[in-house]
Amino acid sequence: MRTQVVIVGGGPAGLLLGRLLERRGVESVILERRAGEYVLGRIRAGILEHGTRVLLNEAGVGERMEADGLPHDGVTLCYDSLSHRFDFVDLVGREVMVYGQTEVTRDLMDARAASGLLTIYGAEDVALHDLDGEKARVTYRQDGQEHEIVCDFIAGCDGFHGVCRRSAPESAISVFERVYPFGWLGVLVDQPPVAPELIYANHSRGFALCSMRSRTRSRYYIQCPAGTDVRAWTDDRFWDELRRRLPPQDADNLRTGESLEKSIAPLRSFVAEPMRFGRLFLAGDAAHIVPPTGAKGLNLAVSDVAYLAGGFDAYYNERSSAEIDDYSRRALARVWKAERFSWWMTTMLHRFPEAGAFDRRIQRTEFEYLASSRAAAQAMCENYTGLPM
Ligand code: RFL
Ligand code: PHB
Repeated sequence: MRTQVVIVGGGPAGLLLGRLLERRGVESVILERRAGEYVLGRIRAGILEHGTRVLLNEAGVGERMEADGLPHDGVTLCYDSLSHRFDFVDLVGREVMVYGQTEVTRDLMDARAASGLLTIYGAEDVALHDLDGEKARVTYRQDGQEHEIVCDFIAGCDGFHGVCRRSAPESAISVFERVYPFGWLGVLVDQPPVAPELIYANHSRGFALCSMRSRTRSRYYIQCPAGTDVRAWTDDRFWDELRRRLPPQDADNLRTGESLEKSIAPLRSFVAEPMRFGRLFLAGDAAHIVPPTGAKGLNLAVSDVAYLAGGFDAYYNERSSAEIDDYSRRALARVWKAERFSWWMTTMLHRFPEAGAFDRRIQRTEFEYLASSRAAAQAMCENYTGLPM
């Protein structure tokens, strides 16, 4: 088989890239290791930046998001007994959209199927060849059969544990990483959210986050030590711990129930540079990871593929390589700003085991400054709702 761009990974980055290329008349084949249902079963991001919403609409996949998503024009941060609401609309004139990654993925899968474009699910042992050649090749196995695709370019959209980043020569890649000494234990439940907007709380027992997927489905997280076993956390234990970390009035309003999903995500900051090796371009979690505190991971995957699709458009439709040659620099400039913001939010809102009295005073002062300075609040909201793409 031959195509213009092979996209490895059928998560949000790969599917959106496929959609943006389709709109520009560029051919693609997506290779996904898992089954489609498995990809849809992963409960991940919940918050779309303003620019992500605009881009999904431009790509013609925003109809259900506009109908079912919940626009939020503010967020509340708490530190011990202090609490402050930040009004995005007043401070920076835009909002965010609450619409789950599962739904974004489903909308993109449906659009691709409706266009009759090829996604190969269950693609095993994907391997990349000739990244420096005239043409690149991708081999894989499906149902015991070996296959090969010859292409101009490969888009590595296969997430943090994928094969693409590891296919670049080790000497060509620089890695920047911070691993945090805690993770997030998350629960999904069919109960109305405790409050109409998100609440991020830094409590002496650890961080807690109240989020949602709809008016009847809630998503809650609590900080837990790295290495925690999810089996040690019954639903009752989770609800008791969450209640203790929330402001009293919210704790009283919490509606609990049987968890639909419960999992632990480790927290990590990670960047691999550059994001291009010959004919291979990395995008999304394949190139970088942010801790979820700033809600930036999915949004960064979206800005990467927006830049990449623009580059392929110029290459095929205007015969110009200038944009793909500038892809890594341009994407990394935005990635590092989101890394900074996610690290800062994580540092301000979590309890670090090694922190002493001085560190905690600084953390509290950071919160008090944010709650009392319009300029500081604007900087936070500018980042949270999304820097320009
Ligand atoms: P994905 O979603 O990991 O998709 C990669 C796909 O590649 C496939 N794959 C392979 N396919 C073929 N061959 C191989 N060798 C392959 N290896 C892997 C995988 O099966 C998969 O389908 O990466 P992508 O597309 O870059 O998307 C990134 C986002 O998923 C991620 O950044 C976000 O979920 C992060 N994130 C959040 N981001 C936000 O913008 N807002 C949020 O509110 C938010 N909350 C979160 C989050 C991530 C979380 N976890 C669990 C890590 C909350 C959590 C708890
Ligand atoms: C979520 O709803 O899953 C979510 C929301 C905000 C975050 C992270 C995750 O910062």
